[in-house]
Amino acid sequence: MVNKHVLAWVKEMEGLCKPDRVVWCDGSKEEKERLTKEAFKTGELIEFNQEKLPGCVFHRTAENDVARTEHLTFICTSKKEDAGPTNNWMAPVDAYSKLSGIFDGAMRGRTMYVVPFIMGAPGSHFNKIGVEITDSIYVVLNMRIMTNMGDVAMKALGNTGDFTKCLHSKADLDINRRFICHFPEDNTIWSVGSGYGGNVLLGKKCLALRIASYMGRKEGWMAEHMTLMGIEKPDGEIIYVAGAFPSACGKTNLAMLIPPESMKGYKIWTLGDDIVWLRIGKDGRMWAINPETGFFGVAPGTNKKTNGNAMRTISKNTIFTNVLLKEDRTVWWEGLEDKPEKGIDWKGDQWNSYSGKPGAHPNSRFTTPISQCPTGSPETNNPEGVPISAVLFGGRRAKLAPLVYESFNWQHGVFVAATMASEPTAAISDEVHEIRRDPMAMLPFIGYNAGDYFKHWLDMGKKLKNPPKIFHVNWFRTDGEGKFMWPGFGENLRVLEWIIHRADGGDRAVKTPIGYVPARGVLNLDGVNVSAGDMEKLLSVDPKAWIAEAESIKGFFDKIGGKLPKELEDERKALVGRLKE
Ligand code: SAT
Ligand code: MN
Repeated sequence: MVNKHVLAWVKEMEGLCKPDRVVWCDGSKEEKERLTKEAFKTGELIEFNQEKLPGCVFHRTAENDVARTEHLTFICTSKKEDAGPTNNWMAPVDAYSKLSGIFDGAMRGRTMYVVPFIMGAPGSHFNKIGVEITDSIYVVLNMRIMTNMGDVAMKALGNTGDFTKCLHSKADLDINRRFICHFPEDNTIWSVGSGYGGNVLLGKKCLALRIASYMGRKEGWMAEHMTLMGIEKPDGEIIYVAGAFPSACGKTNLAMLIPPESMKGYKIWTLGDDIVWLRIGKDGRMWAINPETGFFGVAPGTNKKTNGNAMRTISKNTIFTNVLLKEDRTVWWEGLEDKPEKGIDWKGDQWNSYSGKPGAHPNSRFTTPISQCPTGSPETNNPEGVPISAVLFGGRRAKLAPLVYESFNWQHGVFVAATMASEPTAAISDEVHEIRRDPMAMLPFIGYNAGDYFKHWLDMGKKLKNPPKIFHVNWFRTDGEGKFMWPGFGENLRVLEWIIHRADGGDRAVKTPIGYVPARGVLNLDGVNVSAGDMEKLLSVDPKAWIAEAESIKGFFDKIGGKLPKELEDERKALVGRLKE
């Protein structure tokens, strides 16, 4: 007995896309094995050495289809103003008509898969349900790792029509006919012409961030681009922390952090590395879940030293995308141990280590179940989520921003988060060092007007009796020679230790014009090699540079325009006032 709302919609999309056959996915193991075998036959997937990498498969995307395409991503609301200044906009009628032309007959000769899925744990009041239609087995198998997929979702949906309609077709993978369109007013997503992760795993950025942020504003909750972790202190208490960082700034590494030798007694519990949904609990605190069940992480740079937990997580049942295939049919990417002499690169060409060409694409990825993570938290599937004590915001900033500072209160924290900035990551460009404002690390994911989004953040703060404290961190400060002054990775726990101490009402801080920083000498630096001079620089605030920053923020606020909440401009002026004192 299939839900009649789903059935009617699937029929309609079948009429549009004209597949040869329709397959309803149940999420079973047999289904996974059947689809995997089929994909081996067509070359959509390649099998790895099953002795060394059990259950692991490999996929190559088209060469022009290796990352999210923000310029082809649209928010389609009836009024342009509702999409706001940070989004591309198309009128819904125009978008439907344009994309219908591309979807029309796009699945001829192909199978159309119907993939029901839950974002969130079954039975949780945080949940949202989606149904993705796709012509890609790669998408089905990724969705199977990233979400609770199949019969479990149909059961959760019951007889209601309360699901996000997600339509995807690779079509002809022509970049000129590639569009990722969101229709928040219709709870619908249409994605065509791509086969890359963030563009096609529609539960992820499209539903769980863009559509969910729009829903959250209406329903009084928030969808954010955050990592989620528990920090167990030596006394056994676990403090939960969420952290927003732009893509490829170390969210996955932070969530799986391994404490340094000298900080025995601490333990990190991993709940998520990319998306967090936040609701206000009955106790007036903020409660969080990670709506995903897998990690879609950046491969390059991941190794035993930078992220030993990720390496163990991906040792089986993992889908690798755009990596290098070694001669023994295992996997390699830049930054991984045991660099091979030759192999087949991410494009499918012969590669050798002297060629100077990358073996794996800089944005190559692994898709892997959270349940395999050695530090996976037992709370991951708790339908109530976990209570959040601190929220971290951070980008890559070679200069200016100290290692860590704490906002004065919620409103000031929203200002800090709304004005955060980051240098483009290596995956985008090596040369450009210009910073880009990336409010809450959500610039490409706010599904509505950014001014309204800031207002929603302020409003949520008013409703929280016990709001989490808001911090800004910057692991990426460099010295005069361009060398990182802070060692990062596991050593970041030293900063987290101060953060949870502050979140618990502790002292050990000094006030500066931009917020509280750790008092000199209180960060635990036992067993780490940072000079006193560097430490001083890492915690210092340069008023002249910050006044210039406040000027640059003014320019950003002007771009947000009339919907910018007055409170944020007030905060900017107050900052300038404190700096001039
Ligand atoms: O490229 S994805 O959107 O799938 C992942 C990311 O950027 O976080
Ligand atoms: Mn992300």
